[in-house]
Amino acid sequence: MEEQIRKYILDLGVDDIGFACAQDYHSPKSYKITKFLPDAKSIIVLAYKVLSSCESPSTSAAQNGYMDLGVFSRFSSYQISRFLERRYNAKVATIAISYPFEIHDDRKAIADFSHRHAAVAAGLGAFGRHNLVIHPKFGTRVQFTSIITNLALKPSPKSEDFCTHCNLCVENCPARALDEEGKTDVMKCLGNSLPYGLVADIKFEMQRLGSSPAEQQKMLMSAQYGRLRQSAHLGNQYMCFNCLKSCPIGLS
Ligand code: B12
Ligand code: SF4
Ligand code: SF4
Repeated sequence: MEEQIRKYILDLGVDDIGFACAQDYHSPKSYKITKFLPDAKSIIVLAYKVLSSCESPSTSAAQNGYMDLGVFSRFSSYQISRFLERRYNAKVATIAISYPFEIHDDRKAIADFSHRHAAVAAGLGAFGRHNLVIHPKFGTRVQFTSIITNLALKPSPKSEDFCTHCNLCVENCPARALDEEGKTDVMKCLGNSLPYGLVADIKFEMQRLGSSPAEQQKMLMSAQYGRLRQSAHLGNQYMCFNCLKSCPIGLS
């Protein structure tokens, strides 16, 4: 069954796939896997190579490459899940590339499920100094989605550790968000990588609330408002790829 599933997924154009046993998934800050599927036995983790457009000097082109990947991941996730349901009578719960996830006052920027921990459990890589998972073939230029299922699948072998501790990711982070080993300073990264995300939106609204009608009109006609609207409409608009693209592993 594992080989049939692997073949189906690779034939769709997904770059790599790993199987993890549900009990090998350990993400202390995420929800228990049974929250997504009470009878969860395995996780199928899908790896997508990030397009070389992440290097483009145009932030729109770089973001668009990411959005292309996001759309393909949604399409694949649905198609694979239907295959598992039809062929094996499986139950599934799919986890998106980033959103949606539950938002609560006490866990605002923590997702329900960790693709990084799932990818490590499924043998698709190991954590690097930048706190991202380095894939054996694609290095850091990889994103993940996961399908939790009640099928009992043989887990893939664990991956090696590829980080050479060259520190290039730390030095190339414009927000200095990686200075402390083993921790990404989320607020520093957010301000730089998602400059038109929710935090910027709240700041804009707070400023607008305290402004005169004439100032408000000016604010609503500004480029900043256009950027915020575009971001809210299209979903997260990542503007920084430095830690991802500066890691040399897998590039040669
Ligand atoms: C929200 C989010 C963000 C937020 C930060 C939120 C946060 N709390 O960390 C912001 C906007 C800052 C962000 C930034 C980035 N993100 Co982001 N993000 C997410 C998202 C949607 C949820 C993260 C989350 O809350 N997970 C739940 C927590 C509990 O689990 P976790 O993410 O694995 O985090 C824990 C572990 O990583 C652990 N940890 C960290 N380092 C190490 C090292 C070791 C050795 C061990 C054992 C554990 C460990 O500590 C963390 C806290 O418990 C995930 C998708 C997802 N659902 O997983 C993508 C995701 C993590 N992001 C990703 C990427 C690529 C990025 C960026 C490069 C931006 C970009 N251009 O894409 C930067 C990288 C920042 C960095 N170097 O850490 C990828 C990572 C792919 C990879 N190869 O590892 C993911 C998995 C998206 C995907 N589907 O592929 N992100
Ligand atoms: S995405 Fe940019 S700001 Fe965030 S940690 Fe990576 S290099 Fe730093
Ligand atoms: S850039 Fe160097 S230190 Fe950073 S994750 Fe890659 S190999 Fe490790």
